[in-house]
Formats: sequence, structure tokens, C-alpha cells
Amino acid sequence: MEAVFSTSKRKLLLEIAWEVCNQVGGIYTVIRSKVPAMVEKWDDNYVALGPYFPQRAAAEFEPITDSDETEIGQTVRKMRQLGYRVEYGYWLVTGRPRVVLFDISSITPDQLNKIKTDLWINYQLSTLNVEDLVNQTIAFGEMVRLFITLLAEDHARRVDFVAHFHEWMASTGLPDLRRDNVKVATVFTTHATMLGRYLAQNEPGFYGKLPFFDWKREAQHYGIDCQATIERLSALQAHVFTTVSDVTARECEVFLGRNPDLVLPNGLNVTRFAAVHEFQNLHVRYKQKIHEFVMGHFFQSYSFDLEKTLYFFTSGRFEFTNKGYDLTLEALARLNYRMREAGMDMTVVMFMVTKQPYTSINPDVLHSRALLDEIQETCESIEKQVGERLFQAAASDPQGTALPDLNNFVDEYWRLRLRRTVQSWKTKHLPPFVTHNLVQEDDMTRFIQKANLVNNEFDRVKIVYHPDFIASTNPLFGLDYSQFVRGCHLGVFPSYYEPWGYTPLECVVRGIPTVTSDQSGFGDFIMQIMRDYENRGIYVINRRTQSFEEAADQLADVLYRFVRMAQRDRIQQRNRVESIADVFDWSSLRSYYDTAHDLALKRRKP
Ligand code: G6P
Ligand code: 1S3
Repeated sequence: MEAVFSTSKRKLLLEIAWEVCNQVGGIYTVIRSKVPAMVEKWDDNYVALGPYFPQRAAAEFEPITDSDETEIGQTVRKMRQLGYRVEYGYWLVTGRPRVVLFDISSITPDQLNKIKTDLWINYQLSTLNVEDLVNQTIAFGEMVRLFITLLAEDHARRVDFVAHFHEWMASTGLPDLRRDNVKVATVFTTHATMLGRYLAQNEPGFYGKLPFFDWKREAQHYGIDCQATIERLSALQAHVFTTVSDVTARECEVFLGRNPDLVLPNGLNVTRFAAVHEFQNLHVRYKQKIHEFVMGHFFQSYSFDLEKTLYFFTSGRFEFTNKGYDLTLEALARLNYRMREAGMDMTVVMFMVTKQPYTSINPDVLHSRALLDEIQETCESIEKQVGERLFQAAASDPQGTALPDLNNFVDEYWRLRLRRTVQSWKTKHLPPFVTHNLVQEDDMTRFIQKANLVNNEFDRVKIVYHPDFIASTNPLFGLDYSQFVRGCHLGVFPSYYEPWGYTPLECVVRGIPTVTSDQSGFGDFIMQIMRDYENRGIYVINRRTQSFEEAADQLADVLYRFVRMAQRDRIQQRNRVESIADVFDWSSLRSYYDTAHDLALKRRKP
């Protein structure tokens, strides 16, 4: 009998995620940034599977229209003949892999009910009253299951298939693949546990209580029984179960009933400049854009020396305690106090970037910005006029000795216009600490007010709460996120719950120092692989054994020391941070994935 899995057979990897061609959060970054490294190893034998949402796919998907006789092409045709809508083409990202996207609307309500009944009968998985997203993922999971089943039925004699599922949202069909003994080696990666996310946010002293939680009871309590059960079934049934960090691995045993076989750290597709000074130059260029925002935002009320101003930022989804926004604000309040006590003339502007419901950008903020632009245009006109007239005067001056009075070169019109614009711009109000009109007050605004970080002139720490992610279309900065990061001096991410956390890593690869925590996967990883991380501009806050108060003190210390650094030291530190970027390139970190796939194939072999 022909062995189904033999070492000589071709191998084909399917990577399955809800975020393939569909950006929601961090998993999109994992898959997309990893594509070039995957394609380098797997070439045409790498295929990504995701859901089909026409509007989202429009920007990053190109269909294959020619007849395609590969195993994937044939199976897509078979699914279509069975009446399912399946899109097949290329994902238009670096590496251009093949993708199969499943239109979940081709699962009828009757079919969905039947799938849900079977999930109950086979796995006691209750889907009563679940949110619509869960229904969508069940439809997606079923189409993925069917696709892999057909693929393996027809081609497993010649090809070894590995299916790598990311998160429960992609894996509702995984238990059936195992039950039906479909010839595919399976890997399941969880990027967080549902229960961890909820409990860390709501249960004080979460980590201390971790070993004692009853997963089922908590899942029912938080109304996430279905999601948590899918996650658990997937973890238990996959040939290889993995997560993104040791931090999350600790939760897996308790919530999912299985220790991960492997930890697969997250990387990025790192592009480094040939010359070091290039990324330093970019820092200056984008800092200038941030200066413009700061002038527009603050200088109508009062001004400060931009040469002595540092830009700190945090960015992430609005999980107030999980992302450590509470700790960050507390530490900033302490920093403000210390800077004032020490009589420092430095200013720190802290950008709190996240996403919360708002009605519009605050019109006053926009108006102030527009007036500043007008002042700038007026100054440029004056500059041009003065330049031209000075040139004429200098050329026609017989002696060429005295510098004429430049004021005489400015028309009355421009003088008045400048004066009027500046006067109409100035205000006695304090600069707002939030840039948008929020639908309602939230934990951030309440904390800022409680800590009295309301942008008083005497405060050394200013707050700009920007409740929308940064995009180049945003009129306030005119920068994309990556440029914004480059223009800042320090990223601050002392998370309490963070399976990995891309944000500090995104700083590192751009040569910007960053604060992280030992409860984040990234922070934990850096502590394992590097001794002198602090010297390299990665500050790890101890949130594992310290109380909130102690951690806030530690963070305030770190920030205070950073503020006191000389510019020369900051420049050198940026060089040191940037020099470790390669560690996080997928060309180094892909090997963890290779190990997982090899192990799954080995375990799947009869
Ligand atoms: C880069 C540039 C320098 C500039 C410095 C500002 O290193 O190459 O010309 O002086 O950035 O650094 P700072 O930390 O003050 O923004
Ligand atoms: C998760 O996304 P999140 O922000 O919901 O997955 C990311 C990718 O692995 C990870 O970086 C992050 O910590 C997790 O929380």
C-alpha cells in the first residue's frame, strides 16, 4: 500500500486566518509581514485562506482568471460546482501568494443551523444566542473544512498537506477534520485566549488567581462559552498547538487544557537602510511635522521651546487596563510633578492614540490648525517679498555696506494681515487634551481629569488624546502611522495583558526606543534573548511582581531618566535600538514556524 505521508512527497502549506485580506488587528500583521519569508521557503506551495468581503478584498486581491490545473485550482472549481462562492487569486502584498477566499454568504441559514446542530451533537458546543460574528466564523470554518477535505481526498496521495489555523475564528472546522481523519497535518495557533482577555480586564489580581479559574464557569459568566469552547477544542485536537509567547502559554494550560507544543514569536518584514544616518534623518523630517501639529494645537494658548520638547506616544486598541493606559497616565502625572519640582525647562507631549467612538474632529482643533497654516503662508509671502526687495536694494547699493531695515520692505497689507491672523488665533483657553468630540466620556478622559493633566501652561507634561488611529488622510498630522512613530522620541507600552504586542517592536525596527512590560510577549521574549536590552533602548516594566503603585514609580523613573538624557545620547541610543532590528526579521523567526510544520507532519504520519 502506498504510504500517505512520505518524506519524498511534495509539501503544501495552507495558512488560514480570518484576517487574510481582511485587516482587523494584529493577526493581519503576522500573516502579511510573514508572507515574503514563507514564499521564499514554500514558493507556490504556500496558499493563504480567508473570508471574502468584497470591499476589503478590492484593494488587495486579484483573481486568477486563466484555467488553473493546480490542486488548489481544481478544488476551487469543485467547490463552485457544489454551489459555493469561492474566490481564487493573488494577495497583492509583498510576496504575492495565492489566496482562496470564501464567501460566507453562500452558506444558507438552514445550512448554518445544521452545522450548529452538529457542533452541539458532536462536541456539546452551544451556539445559542451567539453574536453574529460567531455565526460568520462558523460559516467560514465550514467552507474551510470542506475545501481541505476535498483537497486531501483528491491529492493527498501525491502531496503532504499542512493546515495552519490562526485563532478560533478560523478553526471551527478543525475538530471535524480530525474526527473524519482527513489527511492533513494541523497546527493551531492562539494569539490570545478569549478568557485571558476578559479576565485580565475585569478580575483584579488576574495573574495570581490564574491557576484557580474554572474555564467553563468563567466562559459562561462572560457570555463567551461558544468562542472559548471552539478555542479549547482547536487547541486539544490540533496535531501541534502553539501560541505567540511564554506569557500566553501560561494561560493555555488553564483555559485550553493543553500546554503549547511550541511558542512562535512574532516578527516583521524588516527593511533597513544602507546608511545609519538615513533613519535618523527621517526622524528629524517627521518630527518637524509633529512640531507643526503641536504649534497649531498649543501655541494659540501659550508656547514652549520645541528644541526642548520630547514626543512620547502609546497606541493600541481601547483596552484601558490591558494596554496599560492607566499606568502610563499615572506615571506621566508623577513625571510632571518631578519635572516641575526640578524646575526643568523641557516639555513632554504625550500622544495617547487609540480608537473610540467620536462624532467629529473637534472643530476648534481644526480651526486652530487652519489659522496656523494661514500664518505660515503669510510668513512665506513676507519672506518672499523681503527677499526680493533686499536683493534689489543690495544690488543697487553703491557702497554695499549697511544692511537696510528689513521692516521697510514689508507692505502694510502683509503687516496687517499677519497681525490680524495671529491675534484672531490667540486664545485664553487651555489647549484641549482630546482632539475629537467623543460620543461620551471614557476611562481615558476621566483619568486625565482626575490626574489634572489638562495642559496647564505650567505643566511640563502635555496630553494629546487622539481617539482614532493615525492615517495619512488624517488632517491633523498628515503622517501615516509608521512616519508618526519615526517622528517621536519614545513609545510607551507597559501592558498588563498582551500576548505579544507589535507596537514596541514597530518602534524598535524604526530605531525608536520603547517601553514594554514583562507581561507582554515581546517584553518577555526580549528579556530571554538579550541581557543589555535597557542599554539598547528597550525598557521593561515589571508588572509581574510589582503592584500598580510600584510599577507606576518604575515607569516614572524610566521616563524621568529619558527626559534628562542629552540629545547626543538620544541619537546614540536610537542607533543601538535600530541595530537589533534584524533579530525580529521573519527571515530569522520563520524557523519557529518551520519546526511547527515539521512536527505536525511527523505526528500526522501513520
Ligand atoms: C537625528 C539627526 C540630527 C538631529 C537629531 C535630533 O539624529 O541626524 O541632526 O539633531 O536627530 O534628535 P532628537 O532626539 O533631539 O529629536
Ligand atoms: C493579538 O492581537 P491583540 O492586539 O488583540 O495578536 C497579536 C498578534 O499575535 C498580538 O501581537 C497581540 O498581543 C494580541 O492581542
